[in-house]
Amino acid sequence: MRLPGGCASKCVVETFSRRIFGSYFHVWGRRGCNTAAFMPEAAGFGAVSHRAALQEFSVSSSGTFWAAVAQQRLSWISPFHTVQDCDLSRGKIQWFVGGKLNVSVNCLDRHVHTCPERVALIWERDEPGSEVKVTYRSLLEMTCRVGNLLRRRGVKRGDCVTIYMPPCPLAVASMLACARIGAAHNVVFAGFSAEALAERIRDAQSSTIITVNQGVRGGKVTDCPTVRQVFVAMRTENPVVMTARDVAMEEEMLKEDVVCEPAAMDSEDVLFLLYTSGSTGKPKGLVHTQAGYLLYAALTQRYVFNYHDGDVFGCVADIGWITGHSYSVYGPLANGGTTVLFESTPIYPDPGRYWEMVQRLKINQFYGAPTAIRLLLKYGDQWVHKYDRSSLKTLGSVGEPINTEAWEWYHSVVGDGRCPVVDTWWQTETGGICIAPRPSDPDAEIVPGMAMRPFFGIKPVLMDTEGEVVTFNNTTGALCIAQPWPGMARTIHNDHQRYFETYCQPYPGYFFTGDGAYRSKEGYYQITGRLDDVINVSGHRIGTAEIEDVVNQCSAVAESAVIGYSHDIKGQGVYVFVVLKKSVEIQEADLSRQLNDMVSKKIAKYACPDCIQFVQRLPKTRSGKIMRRVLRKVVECELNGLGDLSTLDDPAAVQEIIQGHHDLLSKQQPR
Ligand code: 6R9
Repeated sequence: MRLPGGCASKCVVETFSRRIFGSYFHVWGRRGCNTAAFMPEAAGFGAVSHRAALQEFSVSSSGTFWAAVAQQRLSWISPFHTVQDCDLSRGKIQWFVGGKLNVSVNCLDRHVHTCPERVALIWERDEPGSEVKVTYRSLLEMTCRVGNLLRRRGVKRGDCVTIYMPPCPLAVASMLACARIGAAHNVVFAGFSAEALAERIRDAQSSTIITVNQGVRGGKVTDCPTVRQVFVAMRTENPVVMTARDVAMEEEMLKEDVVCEPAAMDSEDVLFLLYTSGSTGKPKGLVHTQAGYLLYAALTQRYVFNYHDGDVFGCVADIGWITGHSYSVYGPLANGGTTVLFESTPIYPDPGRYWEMVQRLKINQFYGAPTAIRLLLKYGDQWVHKYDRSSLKTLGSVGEPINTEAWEWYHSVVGDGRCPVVDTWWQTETGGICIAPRPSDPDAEIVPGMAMRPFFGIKPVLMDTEGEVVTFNNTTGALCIAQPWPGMARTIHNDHQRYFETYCQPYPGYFFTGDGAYRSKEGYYQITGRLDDVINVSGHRIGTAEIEDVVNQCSAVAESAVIGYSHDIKGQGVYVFVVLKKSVEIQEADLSRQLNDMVSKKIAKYACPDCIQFVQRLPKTRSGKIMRRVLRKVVECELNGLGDLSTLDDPAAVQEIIQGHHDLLSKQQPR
């Protein structure tokens, strides 16, 4: 196994069990901290005496580490024979090869055997105080009914089912039902527009859709020739027009048995696709597989948040994002935990919603996004103080950088200065958290706004502009991960070449994250932001090219350029430069409205422009490439940092844009 370059590594299961139990009682860490009590598998790892040493071991002996954890924490139908068979330089990733398991059995059946009446899900519905609790027993029954229904209606192993639902128990049961019968799921965020949904259904070649009656249907999947049937669940009592291919879901579920034979899946069979934005116009369907993904989600949920049996885990992300997949559904359920499904918003009915919920549900770990924290901070401390938050033990942040002010407020006001705040860095591609302040020694320092420490099995590296690994500290670089880990996405659906080119080719032998990072003199990591044309609006990824594609479809528009700019609530806002076609006569305000409608209709509301500037021309290189760097500098008002303009085709274009931006600022502050 060659580790540093992350190259070819093949590691066959060792005589692990002999080693693990041999030294169980000999592993004591600093200050009397028992590493084996912290992680029982560590007993088999030899002289691993404290938590930092455990992290080092997990990287230097990743085969041994992951074999032990996989054997211990997953229920296998048949064991794997090879821990990993990976070659990052070729984009080949396989974990736990030869093993067979069923993800829904791991998330449900095994907990039903030990604690059937434990609450698996708390559905925090939009209407406050109307939560619904679902036990492991009833979630298994619901899952089996959906599994049987899908099977009866012809869904087979290997098919892909698209789920277009807000967070609710039936959405989770649908995901797990797919896993049970060996179908892949493709959850599409319910805030995506009909066209965005249609594009994802087509790309995934889904013939079966599961959705809810209200707000999200009504002929919305009409231009999807692959669609054969749509299961419609009733979120509200409002009737919808059902067509011949629509199936009333709850009615049909009642006809099904509550026992459903789980399929024996290979570790590397597909568990789900999840679409995310890249730097080109077309969203990519990242593919996650069964065993490695589940194990990684479970282990990170347990250790980053210090989750223990009996805790209530409150991740408020929507299930349509990877955070909802890993930390509302798979991680907590694999650990037999109690997890909250949050259907509402942070300010409904008022800005005390989160903390009222924390008090009512006695949430122990709260996991949310910086954009919401920044918003709530503005409403003032009284909304937090009003509620009892003594149940809270750990606070988490995800999706975008958390600025120091928001971090401090989260820590001191929400957490009363008692709870560690974990800023967790990861991506749809990584499957689970890769860098976070915990796990580490309980009293290890946490630096505000820094993700800090790599998780078990993660070896981050920074690359310089020459593509070389930077070995010193107190420096920035392109963030890569030097060796494979079980949670990583295996491919892009139907486009392995794009996977290879995006993640593996830029730095051969390494996984390229697309983010930049700073490594402090102590060796802690801080994410500085994307290095590509992806922007992050309220924690949601969107490619600038995706928005440009839509804007350019407007008949009055000749061309456009979209950039992200700092926005004090959303993190980044969307700024659009538009060049109109000659001879177009239209009021700018009308056109702005039209463009907003188009983006909202073709992508989603969150992608709508915050600011539109009409210009005569865009700054371009002589070869015709738009110089976004210049546009970004103008919008951030860093006119001294415009950089080298020598390759510009027409320098006057920049002056005009500066002037236009200035005029716009004096007219309207970009929201
Ligand atoms: C989990 C998730 C991934 C991108 C990622 C990065 C940004 C996520 C962050 C963070 C700074 C953090 N990001 N967590 N930036 N600090 N703690 O958000 O997945 O939707 O795929 O977005 O989000 O830029 O590359 P995803």
